[in-house]
Amino acid sequence: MLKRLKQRLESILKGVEEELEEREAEALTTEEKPEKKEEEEGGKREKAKKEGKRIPILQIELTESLLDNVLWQIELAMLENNVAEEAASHICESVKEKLADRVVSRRDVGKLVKDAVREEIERLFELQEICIEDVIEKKKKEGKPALILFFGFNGAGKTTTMAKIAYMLLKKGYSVVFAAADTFRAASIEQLEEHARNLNIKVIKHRYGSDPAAVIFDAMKYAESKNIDVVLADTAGRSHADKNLLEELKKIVRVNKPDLRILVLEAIAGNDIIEQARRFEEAGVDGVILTKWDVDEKGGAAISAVYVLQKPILFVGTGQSYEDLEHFDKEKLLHEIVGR
Ligand SMILES: Nc1nc2c(ncn2[C@@H]2O[C@H](COP(=O)(O)OP(=O)(O)OP(=O)(O)O)[C@@H](O)[C@H]2O)c(=O)[nH]1
Ligand SMILES: [Mg+2]
Repeated sequence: MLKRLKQRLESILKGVEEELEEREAEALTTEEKPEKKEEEEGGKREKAKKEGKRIPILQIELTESLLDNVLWQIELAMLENNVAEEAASHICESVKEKLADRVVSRRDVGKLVKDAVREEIERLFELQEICIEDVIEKKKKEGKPALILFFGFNGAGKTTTMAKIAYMLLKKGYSVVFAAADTFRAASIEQLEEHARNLNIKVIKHRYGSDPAAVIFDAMKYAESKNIDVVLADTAGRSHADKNLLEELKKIVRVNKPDLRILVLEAIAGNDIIEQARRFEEAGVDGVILTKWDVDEKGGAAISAVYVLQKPILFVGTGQSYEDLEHFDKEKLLHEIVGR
């Protein structure tokens, strides 16, 4: 997935190391009586070796211009790999702050920069995890169904993802009902009904154009009366410029008080993910599902999403069938970006 970013990072850092090595060699040859100095250095090193001491190597200062040069290349590599500009620049700025003015061994520069990039990305992913089953179990103890709301940009994959979650929950032995709260887009209810038929799940629906909060309210009543564990509510796709639909979403959250608010984002959204996440955050987001992870061989969207929302990614969608949903593995992602 993120192998490309990892490879880019490695080649950037290798380039910087080689450049520093060349500069060091140049500096040595332009010094006075270099042969003598080298002889002396060599003599000292030999002696140190014999005595079992560490051999000193040249130190360099991580100046602003040196760091700017390498971090600019890293920022570009991140942008090329779908990390949104704001997130990439935040990571590189933090790395710069951390490393600026340090005097280090020339041979450690690559590793230091790599470790600092890793730490900064890792820090973004230090978030309270969410487990859907825990949320459901908690409500079950109260004798109530859990309400999970799915929302996001037009075509992000909300309905498909919700069906995948239903499939997963059914396999775990939970009972599920769908609320067809996308009353806006033509054929949305039929699309959901098709998933419901495949999965043998009941759909609670009203007419197109009706109030989605009322649909969810009815679905919750139904679930409560039938002892159903979970209501999964599909909602209409919204664009971030769509003020009315965003207000409608906020109303759903206010009225229906979902136990879990899941923002569905496309991994291929690139820079736009920042804007989407910020707008939908107005309704409140508990967790994220990133879809089309299979289409995006870059994966930077995960970094952008957690950077803006500071909420965990629960799953990634990896295809169009019901099984194509994987738990998001941040360790795997970090390993793929910067290795250990
Ligand atoms: N490759 C791939 N395709 C996906 C994934 N998730 C969803 N899709 C596809 O994306 C398209 C849109 O999916 P929907 O579930 O209808 O998206 P939506 O957000 O409900 O769309 P609207 O309700 O119109 O806003 C469909 O063709 C899905 O099959 C995924 O993880 N990988
Ligand atoms: Mg939909």
